[in-house]
Amino acid sequence: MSAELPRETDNAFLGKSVKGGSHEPTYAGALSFMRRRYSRDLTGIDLAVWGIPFDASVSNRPGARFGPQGVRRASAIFDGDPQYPFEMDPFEVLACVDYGDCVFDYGRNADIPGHIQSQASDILASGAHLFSIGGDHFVTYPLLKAHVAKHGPLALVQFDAHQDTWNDEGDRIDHGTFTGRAVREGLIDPDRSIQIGIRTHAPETCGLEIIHGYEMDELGIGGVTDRIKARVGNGPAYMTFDIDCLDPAFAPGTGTPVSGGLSSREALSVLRGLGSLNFVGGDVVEVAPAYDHADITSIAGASVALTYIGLLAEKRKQAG
Ligand SMILES: [Mn+2]
Repeated sequence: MSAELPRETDNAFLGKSVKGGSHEPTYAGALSFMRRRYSRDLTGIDLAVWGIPFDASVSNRPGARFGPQGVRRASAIFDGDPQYPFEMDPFEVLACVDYGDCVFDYGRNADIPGHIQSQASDILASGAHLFSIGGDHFVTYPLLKAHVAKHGPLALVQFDAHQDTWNDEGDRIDHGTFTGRAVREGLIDPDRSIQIGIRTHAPETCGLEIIHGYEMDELGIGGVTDRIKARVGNGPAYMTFDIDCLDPAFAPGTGTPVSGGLSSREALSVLRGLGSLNFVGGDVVEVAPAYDHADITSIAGASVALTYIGLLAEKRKQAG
């Protein structure tokens, strides 16, 4: 006689709770971010994870529209365990759902920023914290608008190989311009904002502080986190993580890779050190699985998301 098997599979659809792990096999079952329940009911929800499968604004390789799928698939590795290095399952303290993906018509590009912003605003109106999975880096611009409408101007903590401050005329849909536009429109306060991992030149900094890729070794992890914390202070902040902040060795699956970047260990350690900041929202963008190998980049993207969520969970636990 065979032993009775637990039937706790497909938590993404059948899960009875928005807390806890699902404990289903990594290699099987319906995928969602960290096996969270898919839901658009945000009653009592602390955190919504949301995909934005948009990549029509890239300057080189397209493919980040598959980023949400890639990160969801990779995240299945981690579900159900205490998450390193936090020594706890964040979903024991945070009620979290996968809100699915942003809805838009790919054939009407000019309408897409408005759709991203308004759907993000709907999520934020529920009181839930929003973490978004891109998509190319343009998506951070409408995401910032939605968060700023709720919180006022924000500090930006931007992990990136590129400054994304290229000129635009105010209406371009371009993944290389969101930071400059956010400064010009007063969405972010450049004096409290900082970019980490930069290793390309843009015409202007728009007033943001920069930690270049080549400065990482000299500063060390503690030196980098100290500079970020000193810059950002205690006010509300937004974290955006362009996966091309990582060296192509650690994130080959992205649209505009640049050599000389951070290792995944360095980047995760820096992010881990930012728990005292007042993050009100975040995203990970530019994961393009078609150029990936063995899911390296998707796993890195899921790890960034999970580290950010770990910081939220730790804060919640400390608050009691
Ligand atoms: Mn970027």
